[in-house]
Amino acid sequence: MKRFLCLLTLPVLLGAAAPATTPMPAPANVHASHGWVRYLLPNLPAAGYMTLTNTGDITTRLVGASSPACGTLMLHESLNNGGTAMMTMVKSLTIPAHGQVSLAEGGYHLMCTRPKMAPGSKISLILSFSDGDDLLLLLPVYGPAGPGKE
Ligand SMILES: [Cu+2]
Repeated sequence: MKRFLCLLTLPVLLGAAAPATTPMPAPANVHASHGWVRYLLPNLPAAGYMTLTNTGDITTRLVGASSPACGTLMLHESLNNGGTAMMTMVKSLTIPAHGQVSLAEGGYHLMCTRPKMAPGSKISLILSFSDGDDLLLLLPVYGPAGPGKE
């Protein structure tokens, strides 16, 4: 309980000591964690999953993705339409300030249309954001069972 109180008190003290000018909001700053790719077969699309965290004060949007290991890399959303699994294209994905968005099985994912990869390897990909930032990622490739289930 004591520690909890300290955490609450600190920002108040800092706020009191700060000058009266409005601080500049920190720009959007997105990083990815728990990223991986599910590879099935050469003639089937591979899917990319990860958690995107924005530590900045400004909301941003994921607006594009590309990888030399994919044909086209698209942003998709899996939907359950009355018991039928479907996927739709998503134009952009909002990552709120100080927020998190998960690309996970059954939800948002990156769709790698013509995969050139093998399980056990890593692929590079670039995510582009609406504020002009690019994020370069190196994601491990797993087979159908995914990570931690071999
Ligand atoms: Cu898809």
